Amino acid sequence: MAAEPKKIKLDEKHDLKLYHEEAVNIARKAGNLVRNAFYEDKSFETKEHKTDLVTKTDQETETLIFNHFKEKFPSHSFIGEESVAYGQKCDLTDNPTWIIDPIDGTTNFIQKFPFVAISIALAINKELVIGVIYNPILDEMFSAITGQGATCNDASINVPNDVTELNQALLITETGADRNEQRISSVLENLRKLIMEPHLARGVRALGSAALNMCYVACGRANAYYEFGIHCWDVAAGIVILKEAGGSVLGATGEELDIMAREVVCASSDVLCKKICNVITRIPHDRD
Ligand code: LIP
Repeated sequence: MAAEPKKIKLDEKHDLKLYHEEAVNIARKAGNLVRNAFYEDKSFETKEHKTDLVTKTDQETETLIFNHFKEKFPSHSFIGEESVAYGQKCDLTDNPTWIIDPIDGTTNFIQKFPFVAISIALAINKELVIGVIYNPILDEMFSAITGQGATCNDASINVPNDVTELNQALLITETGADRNEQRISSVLENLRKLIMEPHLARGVRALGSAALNMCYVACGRANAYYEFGIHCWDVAAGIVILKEAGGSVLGATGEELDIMAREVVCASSDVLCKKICNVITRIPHDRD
């Protein structure tokens, strides 16, 4: 069931339907770029960590999306994964801000593993109001406008409402690109607690795209996803889609999620989400 319409004070000048339409249009165009390059062998560079990869298609896709929004909405601001990697400030202000991951799942993209997505969110007054996540390889378009429900390829999606126990839940999590020994010990310790008795999660997957992980929880293919070390562009669009599908998104200790805090815990129900928060231990990261 869709979340209660959120009471966001929006200026009348903000036409969410138009913003959403433009986000879907450019996600499809960006999808063509990503799909055309998908089956080619690709060269890549590394970013902050040795397993944090980037290709020229990531950069081209981000430029395509930025240019589209700059032309349509010149007064809006932008946060994009690749621009931040190349030195731009990751600054979320009250101004309408498009938060973009041009290819979420770059390692998958390089490997030709068909779990990649273009992720586009819009925040106004720091509130997320639009989420669009497109997997161009499987041709699945997930999207939501706050207060108006979530869809996949135009069909309404809702979380299942009967999964409240970890032993009923298919979990998704990821190791992340930072392989610092102490950090990875904590990642594995969290996982160990969730999959062992008494919690005994039904199964664990690591699919390599935070954005799609959240969409899969939103449509019931999985029941929960958590990760430490993600960035705002990995989760911004997914937050809108998952909440609109009736799911729950929290910070690691069960508080309201701060999208700059580099962590996310989400689930198909609030009860399950809080149970996960009670089991895992926060792994601290520098803020975005
Ligand atoms: C990736 C995430 C993934 C996470 C990786 C990385 P990218 O995004 O979606 O869940 O584990 O560390 O951040 O870099 O492919 O856009």
